[in-house]
Amino acid sequence: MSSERLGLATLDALPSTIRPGYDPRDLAIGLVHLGAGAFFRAHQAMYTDAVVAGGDHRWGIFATSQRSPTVSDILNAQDGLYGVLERSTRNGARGAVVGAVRRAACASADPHAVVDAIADPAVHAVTLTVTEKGYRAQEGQLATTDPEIEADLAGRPPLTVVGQLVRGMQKRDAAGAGPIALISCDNLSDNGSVLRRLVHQFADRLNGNAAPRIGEYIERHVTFPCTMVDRIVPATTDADRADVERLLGVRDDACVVAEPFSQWVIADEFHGPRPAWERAGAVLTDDVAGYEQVKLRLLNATHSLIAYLGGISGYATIAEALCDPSIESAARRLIDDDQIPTLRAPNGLDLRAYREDVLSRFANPALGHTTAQVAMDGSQKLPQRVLSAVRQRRAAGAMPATAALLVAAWMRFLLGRDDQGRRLEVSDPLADRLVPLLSRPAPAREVIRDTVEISGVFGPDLCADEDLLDTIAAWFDALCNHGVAETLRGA
Ligand code: CS2
Repeated sequence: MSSERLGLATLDALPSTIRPGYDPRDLAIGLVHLGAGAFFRAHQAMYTDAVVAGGDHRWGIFATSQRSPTVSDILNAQDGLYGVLERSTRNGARGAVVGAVRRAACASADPHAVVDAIADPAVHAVTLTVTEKGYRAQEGQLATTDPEIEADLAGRPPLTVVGQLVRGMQKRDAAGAGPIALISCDNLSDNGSVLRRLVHQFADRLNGNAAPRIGEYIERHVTFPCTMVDRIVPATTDADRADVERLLGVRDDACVVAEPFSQWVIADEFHGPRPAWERAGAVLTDDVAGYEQVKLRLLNATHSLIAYLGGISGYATIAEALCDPSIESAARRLIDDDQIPTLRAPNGLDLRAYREDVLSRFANPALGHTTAQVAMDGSQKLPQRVLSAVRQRRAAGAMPATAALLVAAWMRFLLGRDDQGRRLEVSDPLADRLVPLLSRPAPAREVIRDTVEISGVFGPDLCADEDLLDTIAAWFDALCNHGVAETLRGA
């Protein structure tokens, strides 16, 4: 195979159906993105790519990876270019090269470059996909005892996302730069409000020493639109890279694969110019919350349930797990019995049709989306995916049994072995604290009480809900002692 690399020098040799419909060199940088992972490359960057292809060349993207220099190095080595391969069940694979990313940097290696990019007066929006834990929040508040936040507040070049944003706003203020939108694109409830709160809390802590004016600047010039983002983007594999190389005729180490479906709902709160993302299919609305709740509770929560039950059963991918009839019916029970009753459908959305769409997207075997990937960081994901709905159901006097199963399955997954005794890939920031508790040889009810209390993700109300804890403990006990298949039999 060719060892030539994708880049501006090899662009002209690409098939015209795959090349960007513009010359990437013509773009000015107008956007910054924090968290240049696969999801960003297959989602926000593609919407922007369509906008610049329409002739508005102000919106080239400066993309930053937070920790790994590899991503930014690869993007720079390819002049920001990369391919996206859409894999569908029916129509095989379709590729395109995106040219909207013009520069990349790694925030931990060069925090000044990130702050300077945010402060550039030509930049009018910063988008973020930094995952739930990247916000360094505890129950929605800035984690001020987090050593990284403390160090950023003490004035080192900022290595946290919130620190980078606030330092960027300080520089914009000093330079008299115009309005900017800071746009969270992570799967958090009310993500824009969470980001606004964290940015203000960080700025307030600076007050009194370095920056008395910064809170006021943010109040006047900065908006925090909420968004709902949706596209299934599995981690790229060597086989994907080989497929893309065959398609492009050159090597592409930054390529990503994704399902054909893509959705972006954005609150229309901008004081300055912005890309006309609606021309690329985004929905600008004043009701993001409705879409976001539906997506978090029906898609993401169900994804997590399938990932944990599937992973413990030994299935490598979400699609394989969903072929197991008992896992599929658990997924349906979670949606129908525990989640739909808590939702208000935005714009007359048909929630049962939405359920069918989600399940058929999950069943796409061409994606190879692994249960291990979706299982990651459960402690950060469960509150907005399932615990807020649990609260609503409990307040309505109901016991959300399958939601309790999801919590128990997350805990059982953390033990790190599947039902056949094979090792599971566990990655969760709370694993070190919780695994010793979960693996104690004590009655399930005690184990669950201690885990729930110490985890800090359930809140005092759920910790005090004896019936709920009994239900979680019964599932946990069954999963540990009888395995998934036996537990779901008769459920
Ligand atoms: C998944 C999401 O990994 C996960 O937790 O549930 O990344 C999911 O694929 C996306 O939110 C789909 O839009």
